[in-house]
Amino acid sequence: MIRTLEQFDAYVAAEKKIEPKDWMPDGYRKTLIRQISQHAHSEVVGMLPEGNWITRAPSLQRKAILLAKVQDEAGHGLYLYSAAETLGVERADLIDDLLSGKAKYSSIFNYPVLTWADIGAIGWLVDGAAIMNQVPLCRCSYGPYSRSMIRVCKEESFHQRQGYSIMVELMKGNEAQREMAQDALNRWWWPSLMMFGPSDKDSEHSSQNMTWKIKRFTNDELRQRMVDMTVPQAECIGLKMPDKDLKWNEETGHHDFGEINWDEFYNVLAGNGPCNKERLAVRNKAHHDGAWVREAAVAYAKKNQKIRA
Ligand code: BYC
Repeated sequence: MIRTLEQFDAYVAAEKKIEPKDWMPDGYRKTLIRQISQHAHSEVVGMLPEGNWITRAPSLQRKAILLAKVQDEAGHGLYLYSAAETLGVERADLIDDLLSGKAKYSSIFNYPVLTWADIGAIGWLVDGAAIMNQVPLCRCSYGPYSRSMIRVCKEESFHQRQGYSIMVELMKGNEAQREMAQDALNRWWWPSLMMFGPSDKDSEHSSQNMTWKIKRFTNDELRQRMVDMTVPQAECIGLKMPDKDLKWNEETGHHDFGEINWDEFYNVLAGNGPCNKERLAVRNKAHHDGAWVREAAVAYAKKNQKIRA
């Protein structure tokens, strides 16, 4: 068991996992609680825009697939809240911070989902970005977080494929369907690149979190990987990336791409995105409406305890 800073540093350097009962620096605990709880909130809020489309999915098969995906996101939220709790915080407090607007969740879920093609674009791009970001987190130095990421990533991979498959179908369709797919890409491309966080020069936590092996790659490195992975996928089905500066760079072996609108990103983080208020209002209502379920569960647990006592 780790009891000192020296042992902690040696464990991290040796790629061994830090476990809940180990000694850890306050800053390490704090940044993990921050990141894991934001991640959990993102999964739960992420269910809202897609959940709205379950009744409107165009076939029984698509409905079943979307239903399964949204359920998976709920599961991800649960693993992540559990992982955060191993660091000594109460789930109820974390959820209160989400509901009051104090805690952040991913910027991407503050954009509207206007058409069925948006569900394709979300699976393809948003879950695609999630995989890019989360596969390295399977190697995060904190044991419970890294282990929860393994199952999450397997499920995200199915989510990404179902999204791309929607785009493929639409691009095989008529003119209106192809336009719908292109329009969804135009609206979701830049917000998906923003998911990776501020540029490296403005990222306040990256350097320390890389030293602690929580993060394995910087925000810009992962963003570049996302661009390089996605551009050929778009080309393959006849979609055009909405970026006039996008071009293959023979020298670097990567795509150059245009400047992200950081004002828009920070505006969304400040609570002023197109759907921030709506998402929090819906989440608050769901929490309020579900109070009886939580009360019933507590009453049932107490009753069982009494029977066993
Ligand atoms: N949105 O110093 P930085 C999903 C914040 S779930 C909002 O670079 P860090 C999915 C950042 O928190 C997607 N806030 O921070 C779910 C920090 O603020 P605080 C969620 C953002 O932690 C359902 C400040 O900006 N994934 O994919 O080193 C359906 C400075 O940033 C964002 C995760 O949470 C953003 N986009 O790096 C489908 C993955 N970006 O806390 C899909 C785990 C940055 O100081 N998280 N901020 O107030 C991470 O990997 C890292 O926390 C981040 C940011 C890469 C997001």
